Amino acid sequence: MKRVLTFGTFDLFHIGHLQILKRAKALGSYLIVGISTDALNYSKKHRNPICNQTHRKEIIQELKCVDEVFFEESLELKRQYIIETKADVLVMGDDWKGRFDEFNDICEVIYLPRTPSISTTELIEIVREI
Ligand code: C2G
Repeated sequence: MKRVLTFGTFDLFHIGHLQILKRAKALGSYLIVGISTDALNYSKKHRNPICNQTHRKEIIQELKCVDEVFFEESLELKRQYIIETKADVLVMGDDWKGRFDEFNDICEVIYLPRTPSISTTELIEIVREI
């Protein structure tokens, strides 16, 4: 049984999020998702997510392709999370390409191409203009 781990905020859940989760699951048999907390998101993006962490986690854990979820409190804890979840594979979108190569010593690190033409930021901009 291959355990796959991925991370993300998954704010305003959209097709790009679904596709990366489905492709991540297809690389193994058990998918674990680390959901960025609101505080971590603020530190990364300097704004609060539209949907709070409880709601974002609830949505992700209901997906058919997802087996387990937890809160990602800090970007610095990646190694600990990989060890704790016993992940065989770490999957991230290629906007993070190269950023997690240091974990190649404890798991396989795979970057998947992002789904083009959709992002939470773009959705927010479209809604703002309406
Ligand atoms: N994604 C994608 N295609 C899109 C948009 C997003 O494949 N059009 C992927 C991202 O590459 C990422 C995942 O969906 O792997 C979640 O995206 P975000 O919610 O934007 O995640 P982010 O805030 O970048 O958090 O520790 C890493 C971070 O927590 C990742």
